[in-house]
Amino acid sequence: MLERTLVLLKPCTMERGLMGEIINRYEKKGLRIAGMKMMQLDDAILAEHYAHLVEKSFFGILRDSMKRTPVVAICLEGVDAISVVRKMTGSTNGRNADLGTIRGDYCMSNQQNIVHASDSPEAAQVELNRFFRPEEIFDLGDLNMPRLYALDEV
Ligand code: IDP
Ligand code: MG
Repeated sequence: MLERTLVLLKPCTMERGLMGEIINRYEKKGLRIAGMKMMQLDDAILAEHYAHLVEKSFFGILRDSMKRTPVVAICLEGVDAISVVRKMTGSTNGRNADLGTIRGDYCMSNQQNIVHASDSPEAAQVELNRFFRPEEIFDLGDLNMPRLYALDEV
């Protein structure tokens, strides 16, 4: 099924000059970019986005690290995009993440781990609504679809 998912390029990615390189990986994979913008996050949106972690001892450090620079919010689109993007992301701790994944290839940290990616269809819908207004996500029509997929895949 054609899906949309949310990726955030975290401040560590901007600081290390890796934004283009990470975006390039999604493009080369064949995911379509249906929305993209820079945003300065604040405490309110981070408390919502990381609601499952607010009680953790590291939450304050995580929240502050997500405010150091703007983030880049990206809406990626493709068949099974949510699971494909999670697979490309790799496990949370960059030291354990498989080589070939973004976290496995670009970071050494459990927290400064390059990207956020939605982890389920439910999360993708909520998170896209959190970071994008409807008019900021574009209908790309059949752009590149005949080259990315066989006729019976979409
Ligand atoms: P995920 O990003 O792989 O989905 P989550 O458990 O949803 O992982 O955690 C969200 C983010 O919170 C992680 O990407 C990471 O930046 C941070 N985080 C998660 N667990 C830890 C931890 O044990 N120590 C420090 N930071 C953590
Ligand atoms: Mg998560």
